[in-house]
Amino acid sequence: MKRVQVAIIGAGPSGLLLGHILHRAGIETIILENRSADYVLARVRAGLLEQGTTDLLRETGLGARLDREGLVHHGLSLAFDGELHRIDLTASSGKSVTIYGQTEVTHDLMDARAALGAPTIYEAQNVTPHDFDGTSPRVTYEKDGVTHEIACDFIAGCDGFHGVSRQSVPQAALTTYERVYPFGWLGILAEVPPADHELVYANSPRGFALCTMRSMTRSRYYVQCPIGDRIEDWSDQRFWDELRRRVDPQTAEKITTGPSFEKSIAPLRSFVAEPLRFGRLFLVGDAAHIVPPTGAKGLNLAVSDVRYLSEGIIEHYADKSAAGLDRYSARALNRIWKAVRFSWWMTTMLHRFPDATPFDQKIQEADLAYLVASQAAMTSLSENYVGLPH
Ligand code: FAS
Ligand code: PHB
Repeated sequence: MKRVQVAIIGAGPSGLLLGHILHRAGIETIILENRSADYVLARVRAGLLEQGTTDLLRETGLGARLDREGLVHHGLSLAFDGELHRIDLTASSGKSVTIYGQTEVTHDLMDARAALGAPTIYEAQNVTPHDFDGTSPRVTYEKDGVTHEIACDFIAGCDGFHGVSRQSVPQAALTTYERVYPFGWLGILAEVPPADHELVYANSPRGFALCTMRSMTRSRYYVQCPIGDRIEDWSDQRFWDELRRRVDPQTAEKITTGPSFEKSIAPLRSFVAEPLRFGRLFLVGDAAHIVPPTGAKGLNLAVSDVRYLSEGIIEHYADKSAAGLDRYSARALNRIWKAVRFSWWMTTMLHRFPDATPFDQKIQEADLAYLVASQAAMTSLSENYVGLPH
């Protein structure tokens, strides 16, 4: 039976970054991923990195391409009632955010792991954690019809919302909190210049829209869509027309249209599982929590989980101390819930809810009007958006 110190389930950003940091600390890991590397890279997801995330990537030797290709942003704009209101994130918080797609982060992490010669098993089937409530946890998986078993000291469940790790925990040991939103996000990618040099979040009677980007030649746009909508319901023309109707006229004029080369619909939910530790098994990233992308927190929360868990694991081996691991769940959940709150607040303020009463609508309008007229309110949004301290 092969043995490693830490077995990681999932080769998304959580698993790859955890493996990267632990390997740099001399801790032996293996990552077991049930999809192919191409499949993982083909998923278009997050685009915006908090300063805490880019700082950690640089600290761990992953800053070169990020610094060459990342777009540093110091502000964002809110569009409502036909007006555009800029919020100066850096003036309010002293920090900035960076546009650098999750695909690029994953690419850099994969390349770094390959360079270190650390093992990642792609297309591993039936990955299953065992005996994590004891002192000899192990993970089994099948590859090319052969069943393998890995003995380890710890298992990191980095396998996302639908992964096996959280499902392997006895339900009685788990408490979950969830809110499912009555709409989704339809997102497209197009090789056209972005409408603005910063992000524009729009609240309109027709629904939410977001103008973002991957570079100055590649744009990413989202519109809120009904839960039951399918991609085939949305031609490019319908998407561009709807997007223009939802943003302010000034932004609408600056939108360059073109054929989309990626189109996807994501459901929106807030979800948190507690606690995040079950003996020698730890939940990390989307395996532990999901946020609506309105606050651009999903990937960034995964990064702070990884920072906390890696510190605990390194302390276990280097200082023979269990303190960091004992504290992982409470420490991570403290930051998770603040990001879940912010993501819920941004989603509630910017989307049209089918069941909203006229009173609800007036409160939403007052929320927006107060926000853009109050430096204190804009500072609060800014410090959450750029990322609360790790
Ligand atoms: P991931 O889900 O990325 O990775 C988990 C990995 O585990 C996957 O590669 C999966 O194949 C693998 N896996 C699953 N089950 C397994 C099993 N049984 N055995 C082995 N491997 C298994 N965040 C933002 O900040 N902004 C956004 O705009 C944004 N948009 C999103 C759009 C969509 C459609 C989704 C689903 C998420 C989006 N997110 C966004 C959130 C997203 O970026 C996540 O926060 C981020 O991918 C979290 O990374 P991981 O925790 O690594 O989980
Ligand atoms: C993105 O660029 O994909 C993005 C940016 C900010 C968000 C959500 C998505 O809030």
